This record gives sequence, C-alpha cells and structure tokens, in this order.
Amino acid sequence: MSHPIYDSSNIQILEGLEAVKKRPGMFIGSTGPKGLHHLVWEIVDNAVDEALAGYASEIEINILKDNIVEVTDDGRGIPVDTHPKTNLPAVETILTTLHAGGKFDNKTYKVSGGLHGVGASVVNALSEWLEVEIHRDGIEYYQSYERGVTSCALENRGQTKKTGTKITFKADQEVFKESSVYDYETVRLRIQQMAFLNKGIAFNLNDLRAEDAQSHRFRYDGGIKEYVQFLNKNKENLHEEVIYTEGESEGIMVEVAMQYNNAFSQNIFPFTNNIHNLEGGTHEEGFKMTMTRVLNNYGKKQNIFKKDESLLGDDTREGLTAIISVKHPDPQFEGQTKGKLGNTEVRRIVANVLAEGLERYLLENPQAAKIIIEKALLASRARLAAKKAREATRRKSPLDGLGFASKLADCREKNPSKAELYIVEGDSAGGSAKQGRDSGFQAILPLRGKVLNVEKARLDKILANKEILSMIQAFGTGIGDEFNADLSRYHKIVIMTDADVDGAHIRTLLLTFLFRYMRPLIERGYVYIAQPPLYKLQQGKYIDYAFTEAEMEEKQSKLSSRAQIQRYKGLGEMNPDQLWETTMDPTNRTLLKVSLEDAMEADELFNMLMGDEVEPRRNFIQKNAAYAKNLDI
Ligand code: 28G
Repeated sequence: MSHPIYDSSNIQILEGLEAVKKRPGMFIGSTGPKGLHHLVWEIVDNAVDEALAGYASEIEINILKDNIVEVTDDGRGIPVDTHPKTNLPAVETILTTLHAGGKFDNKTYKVSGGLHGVGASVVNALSEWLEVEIHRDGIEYYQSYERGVTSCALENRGQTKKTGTKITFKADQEVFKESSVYDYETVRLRIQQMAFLNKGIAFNLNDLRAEDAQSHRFRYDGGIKEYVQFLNKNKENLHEEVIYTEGESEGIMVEVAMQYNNAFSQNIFPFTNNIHNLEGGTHEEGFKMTMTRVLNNYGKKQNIFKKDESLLGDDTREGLTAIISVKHPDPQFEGQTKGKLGNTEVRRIVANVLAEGLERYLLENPQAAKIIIEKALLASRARLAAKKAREATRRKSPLDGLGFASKLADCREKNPSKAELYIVEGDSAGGSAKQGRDSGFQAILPLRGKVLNVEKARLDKILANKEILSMIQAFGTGIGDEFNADLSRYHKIVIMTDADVDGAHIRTLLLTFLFRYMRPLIERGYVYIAQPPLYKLQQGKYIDYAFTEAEMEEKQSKLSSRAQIQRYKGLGEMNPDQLWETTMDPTNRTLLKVSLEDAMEADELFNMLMGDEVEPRRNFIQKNAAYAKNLDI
C-alpha cells in the first residue's frame, strides 16, 4: 500500500468504494450480464471522450483469456500530476474516487455516458484487479489496483515515444456471480454502434479467448449517415442520398440523418451522448414537429397538395429511417425506464438545425422532394381510407364484424382481472390447449401460420390479416386511434409458442405487433410468455420435466437408473394433461412477464442493431431459440 496513513481524502476514497461494492446495481444497473458489459462500455466511453476531444483516433478493445478486458487509446494519456485535494496523482484520483471522471473543473465535460459515465473508478471497484499504463510527455507510467484499492504507487517505467492510455481489468467474480463471460456478439454490436455514432474514430475489436481469434474493425467517416445506409441496406430507398444535417447551439451538438424507403414502418432512433433513448424525448419531439411543419410548407408552396390536403405527423414518417444524435453536457432523463430525454431546450435546437438542413435539401433536390411529399400524401390518403373502412365495419353487427369465424375458445369468466387468454401457435397445439385448459378462466386463441410482419405493412393491410384481426377482436381493445387498453377482456395475455426457431420467430412478430400497436398492454403488465418444458424424463411411473438442457442433465443425474428422455419438438407433442400440468396450471407453471424494457429491447435489437440484414437476424433467432428464458430476442 502506497499510502499507509489515512487522511480525510483517503477515507473519502474508501467510503466511495464501499458504496459501489455495497450497491453495484446503483452504478452499473445490475450485476448480471448487462452490468458486466457495462464495465466495458464505461472504459470505452472514456476513450471515446478523448477521441471526441480531438486527441485520439484509434481505440482497441481486446477480450483476453480468462475474460480479461484490455482497452487502449492513442490520446494524451491520463494526467499524472499530483492533484491538490487528494495529494495523489491525477490518474490515481480518477481511478479511486467516485465521480472524478472528468468533472474536475466545469470547463470540460464527459460527452459519452448516461447509465455509463459513472467513472472508471466504478469499474476499478468492481474489478478483481485493474492496471493502467500511461504514455505521456515521453514517459511510460504504470499503476495497479485490487478491488479498487491501490496496490502500488504510480511507477515511472522509463521513456516512451507513444502517447495514450491502456486499461486492463478483470471483473470481480464475487460481484458478477451469475457470469463473468463476455458475449462477443453483444460487444461487437455496441462497438459498431459507437463507430456509427462517432464518425472517424477507428475501433479495433479482438476476441482472443479461443484458439481461433475473432476480430472486427469499424470506422465510419460518414458517421450516422452510414448508420442510416446500414439500416436501409436491403430496402428499396426512395432517394439515393441520405439526408444529413448538423449544427451546434448552446454547447449542444445535433446531428440528424434520414432516408425514406418504400416500407411502411417508421424507424426513428434518438440518441443522447451515444445512448439510444428507447422512450424518445425532446430531441425526437423537435424532429417530428419539424418534419411535419417543413414538409407541409414545402407541399403547399409547390402546389403538390390537392385542396384541403395536409399531412399529419405520422404521414411524414411512413417508411422513414432516421437517426437523431445529440451530444449534451448535462442531459436529464425521465420516463418509466429513465430512457427519455427531458431537457426542454433540445426540442428547439433540434428543430432549428433540422429545419435549416431539410429546407435546403428539398430546394436543392426537387426530384427527391417530390417523391417524399408524394409518399407522405399516399400515407395520408391511406389513413383517411382506412378510417372510412373502419367506420363502415363498426356500423355492421358486431358478430359478423370480422367477416370470418374467429377460432377463439372463450372462457366463462368475464372479469378481465381473472381471465386469461392463451395465444397458441398452430391448430394441433391449439387443440391440446383447448382440451387441457380450465375453461372457467382460460381462453384459447389458436393462430395459424405466420403472423404478418408488421414492420413491412401499413395499418390498413395489418387490419386485413386474419390472425391479427382475431387477436384484436379477442382482446376487445380496438386498434389505431380507437385503441383502449381499459377494454382489454383479459389481464393476462399469454403467448405460447414452440421452443424452436419458428416459435421464436412468431413470438418476436407478436411482440413487435404488441409493442408497436398496443404498447399500453405491455406497460400494464398484461403480456406474458408461456414456458413449455423442453424435456420429459420418465422412469417407470415417475415423470418430471426440464426447461433447459442443463436442468435435464441435473435431474437425470439424480435418478438412480437411466430415465427415458423425450425432447419435445413442439407443443403439439404434449398431450392436453401434460400441457396443463407443465405450462398452464397456475399452481405449477412459470409465466414470464414481458416488461416494456424487454419489448423495447427486442424491437431495438431487431430494428436498429441488426439493421435490415436477413442473415444476422436469422442467426440470432436460431442462437436464442433454445433460451426461451432470454426475452431479449
Ligand atoms: C484506455 C482506456 C480508456 C483517457 C484521458 C486524457 C485526459 C484525461 C483521460 O483527463 C482529467 C479533466 C480536465 C484536466 C485531459 C489528458 C487533459 C489533458 C487528459 C481513457 C484533467 C481527465 N491531458 N484519456 N482523462 N482531466 N482515456 N481510455 O480513459 O482537466 S481518460
């Protein structure tokens, strides 16, 4: 120990460390896999900050054997001069005191961050050990720490020609009990996203844990412009060039990139300091407001509208892929998951930056402008037509409202808080569920074939899909402008699909539909995923079930002689009694409640991180199909 005498600043250090170790979740969200990966994001964020300040251009991230992580930048190197308050080298202060991350003075601020940005000291406190190597002013320095406590004084290791910082750490297994294994795909996706969001910075990622090392290099000089291209890669785009604009005001930097395609869904992704704001916020509001205003003005001025015609916000966003990236020195977050940007000045600043850029684009590209306005007009006309059609159906008798017989087998219970609806994949599983259920309070809706991918269809087409119509009718909530969660006839809507790739796909499509069109049902906690077992173990009269391979092996090893093992390929293979006992009986089943966060993350992973590439999506579903438990598909 380099400082055996504890003065007041040392005591402060120890208190800070204790706080982090006592409640790691408060600082990194959780001590599960997500929290573990946060350690990496935190260190990478600091390197990105140094690059954004204009001093670093290359960042290397290596995952070494034993899940040791090494991050290197070619910046100025963390300062080493003695800090007047702590009497310690600046680097030691940064790594051992809470919130010393870059807020030493108010002249500089961290740009990256959000949940992260908590400072490298948090990573240090939650690491079994951490080492820092600094190349600065011609000298190489080194220091190491154990669980956040300094283990040797800052060492001068002689001369160097380079500059920069290298931090190497091993996450504390006593903290990350669940797992301290990094998932390469997760790291790759996030690093690629960081590369898109911070143009010009090069990221080198290497996974050196296995014999056959994997690596990726990302550098996008076009930044979010290239991000939009990536997202729209397999789409038919309505104009070739991505519309891009940037500006700065009141210390807030704004960048917007967007492009229309011929699909119907809107994919608008707002970011603050490199963090995706799943719940939107003032930047998204400023964006939407301006899109509506500028396109309406342009359409009117150019006489493209028929009389009385105008665009609603939604019309201007049909088929639009957009990234809004804001860098703010003091972001405030609100909302259910603290994922919504609240700073009110941002609305105006985004609006100003976008209006200027978009108006200029429209004037300079009249052909593209015309195509965009016409696409929005088409959306507006379809919206009015769909409204008329809905009004017409509403006047019909409610019984033949659908124009076909729904396969819903309803329950007798009419009190929504006691009634459950199982949405079951396939007629045969639907049959088993109908026989096995308790018809007192459990309703069954079998779905045939694939549910329509709502990403690729407009509301009027979605409403022509029988499977979706039967769901809407069963729920009783209505849809679109008329949606009302209070009318839901069931407070448990359970998605029950096979534990295979197709099942995972159908589940994803259903979740996407519910997330995009019936979000309040998820917010209220009405949506669940059933967990059918994957295995049946039988030994004479003894029957047991297992939900994972590991559980099956464990149960098998506890039996004296070898049990017969059956792997269920689908729900249809279970007889009604088995289905009831394992998956539907409230006293025995495990239902997974779908949280808004789960649904948002599913949507995010699919639509933003994966882009529109078919292969990675398919691989991803395949890889995750086995883990029905993992909702974050
Ligand atoms: C490799 C993994 C992660 C970093 C720097 C560079 C400076 C710095 C970092 O300073 C304290 C606050 C403002 C001066 C700043 C170097 C100014 C001059 C830096 C990193 C003291 C933090 N020279 N590079 N921190 N500042 N890279 N990479 O963490 O007043 S952190």
